[in-house]
Amino acid sequence: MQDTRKQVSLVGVPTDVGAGHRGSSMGPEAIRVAGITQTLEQLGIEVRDCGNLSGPPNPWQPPQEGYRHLEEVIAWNQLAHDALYAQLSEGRFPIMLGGDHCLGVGSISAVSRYCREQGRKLRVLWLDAHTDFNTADLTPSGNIHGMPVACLFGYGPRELVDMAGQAPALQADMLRQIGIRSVDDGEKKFIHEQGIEVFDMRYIDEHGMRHTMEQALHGLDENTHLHVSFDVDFLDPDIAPGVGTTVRGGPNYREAQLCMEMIADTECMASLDIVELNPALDVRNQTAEVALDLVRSLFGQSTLVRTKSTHRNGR
Ligand code: NNH
Ligand code: MN
Ligand code: MN
Ligand code: MN
Repeated sequence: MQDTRKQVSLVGVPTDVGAGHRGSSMGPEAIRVAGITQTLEQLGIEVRDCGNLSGPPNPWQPPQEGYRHLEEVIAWNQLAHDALYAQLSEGRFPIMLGGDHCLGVGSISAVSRYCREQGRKLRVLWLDAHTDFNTADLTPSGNIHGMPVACLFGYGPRELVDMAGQAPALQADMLRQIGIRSVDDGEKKFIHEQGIEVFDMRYIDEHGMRHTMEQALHGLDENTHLHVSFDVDFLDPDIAPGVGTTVRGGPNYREAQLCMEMIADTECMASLDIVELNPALDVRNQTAEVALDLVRSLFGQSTLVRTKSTHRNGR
């Protein structure tokens, strides 16, 4: 697995069809402007920028039968799925630059398909203020960026549910959600019924980020493909104002950094989504820059001064 970590493919998916605000379609460019390629190259990683996918425009229509822009959401997710699956099949590490979080369906269904074919175990970390487990019946907004996890679990429109070639793409034992602090009522009940492990902000406050991540990363081994789905609204709005749905009380800079460093320590991460970054709402690209700092941590740049062995054994 070490080798894949050194060969990253950036795939830009510039759309906001799943969101309630326009602007996350500009996310890929903002992250490039912040310098993602140079940043990764400085860490010794080979970077292939595949450019941006091209799909349907945002028609900006109200929801129909519980879904807003369903046709466009399906089209963008199929494009993302195919592009990410192609990069995975080449043995590369795909980073999806979103785009809104409806794209989690395309991305994670590709990873799920790849892992199934390769006989690898899959673990998904969903870093988000929201659980994104709405359905057409439960959603307060009709925005499909609030529904991707439900789709991956088999609840949603057939085209999204079946994207991995076998449904469901995900099961509860494969998923850990972290940073959660805004869940709709129906969604909360549904999440509990599914048995999904949620490390909400109350848990992080009470137990700390270190213990939270120890729990969330427990049980990984060398055959595990770790996928990180990083919704930038995971972060506290004080450090990340450039998202459509800010929710106060999120991880601060240092908590987020520790979270990412502990993911890097596992050496299991093999694919990543960076989604929901909205440059139209940002201040001088600072949210993109914070996201990039965290990417640096995810790829092993550590604030650690102690040696590795002190770190690992000296609890
Ligand atoms: N739960 C709300 C909805 O479904 C908001 C979802 N918004 C997000 N999710 N940004 O990550 O409409
Ligand atoms: Mn999300
Ligand atoms: Mn969110
Ligand atoms: Mn502990």
